[in-house]
Amino acid sequence: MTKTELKTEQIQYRFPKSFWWGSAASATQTEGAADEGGKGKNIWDHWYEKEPNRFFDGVGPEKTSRFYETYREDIQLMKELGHNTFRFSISWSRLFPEGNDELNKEGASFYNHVIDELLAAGIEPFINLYHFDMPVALQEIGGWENRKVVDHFVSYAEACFRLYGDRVKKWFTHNEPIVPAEGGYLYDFHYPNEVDFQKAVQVAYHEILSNAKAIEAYRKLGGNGKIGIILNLTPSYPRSQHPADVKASEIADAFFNKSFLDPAVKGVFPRLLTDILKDEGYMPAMEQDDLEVIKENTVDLLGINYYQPRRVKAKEHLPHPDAPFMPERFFDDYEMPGRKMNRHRGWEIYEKGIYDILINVKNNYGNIECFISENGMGVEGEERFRGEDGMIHDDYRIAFISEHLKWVHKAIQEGSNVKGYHLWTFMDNWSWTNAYKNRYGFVSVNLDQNGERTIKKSGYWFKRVTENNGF
Ligand code: BGP
Repeated sequence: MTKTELKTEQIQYRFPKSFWWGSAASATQTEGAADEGGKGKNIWDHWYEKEPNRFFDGVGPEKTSRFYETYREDIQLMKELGHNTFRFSISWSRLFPEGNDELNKEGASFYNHVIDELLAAGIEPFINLYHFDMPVALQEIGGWENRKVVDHFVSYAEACFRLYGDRVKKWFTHNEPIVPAEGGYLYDFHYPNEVDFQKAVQVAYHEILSNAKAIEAYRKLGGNGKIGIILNLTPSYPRSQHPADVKASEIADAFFNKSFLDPAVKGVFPRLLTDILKDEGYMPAMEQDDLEVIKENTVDLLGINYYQPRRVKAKEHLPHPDAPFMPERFFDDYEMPGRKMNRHRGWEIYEKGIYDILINVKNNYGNIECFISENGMGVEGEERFRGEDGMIHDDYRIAFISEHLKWVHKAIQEGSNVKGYHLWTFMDNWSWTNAYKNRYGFVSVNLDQNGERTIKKSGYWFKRVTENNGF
């Protein structure tokens, strides 16, 4: 299709001027070169060495999608797909292999090249500082459990602001900070695989504190861009309006959404959550000025990752008295009959959830500037959709994205301050313990052909959406 033909395409959903169209990725999931260029080990390298069986098909993080080598070509592909923005993360252990103040110059120069290449392609870089990848040296002293790691994080953040702040104007302290807490200390899907509610609370608290302190540092350094956080918000829908179901959903919401959203945007913790922590004896260790620091240093910009809703009901059975304390002490998960599922990932698809989040942010969080920083669909075995034209015909992904975008569009009509939409993810990448099981990209990555890239149908579709600023 030529550009003139595109003009005649009917646009039903037009987005505001300068809407951010793009995608998101993270260092460990894309860069590869885990042992090269002076990078230190992070917890993924370490965990994979210890327990390769925990990773789908035994595939580890050492190579992933080779972005470390192929970033130039990959950025050209982003340009081809019409990206005007792209979010990636810096690997802490590539910049500071030991987690201390010793900078790895080769790592620093890699990110300089990536930033320059993006800017040259007309793509604004959004940089995230922490995406699940604690340097091993810092995990050895307890990772986020240890308050010293907060100070290390702030030094690392300052170094990034100094190195790249001249060109980078959108910063994010964390991606989904609840995940290292729940994955590493409750539900056994991240290293160090502990089940310890008190530690999970401490980890979460330190992440929140580190967010505020990094924001404080950014402003002290005179940062003239915006700094925010990226949260995975999962609206908590009650099974019914029965007061016990509603209460269950409010508690789930306090644990999984408000826990980070409130301190990040409003500078305070939600009362419902702190009351539970106090009553149950799980308050974190805090220092005197912490709450003031958190109060004073809230985000400018909120990234929202949305994949699935959470449905809950009142508890039906009491947990065994000796079972570890879990948030699920207050609610049960509810499987709504007839829910639409992405069975590959085991996640419900509920498009309206994205709208509910945006309206919640509008009504209850001062309509803070925000954007959809991740949304996407992981599908196993996409090769079977490859046509004779060599392209993967991922019509299900086009449907997934457009159905979500319709709700984003509606939220905009109703006054939401949402500024963009980023797909997870640009090209198929390494999904943590799921490795390359589920594919999410606009671009496919053929692991048998040294990571060869081919644009999927959704990639071409997205290109038209960006050109038309709508669909
Ligand atoms: C988000 C993470 C991403 C990404 C995505 C898809 O939670 O920020 O890193 O992985 O989810 O999930 P998964 O890879 O587990 O299928």
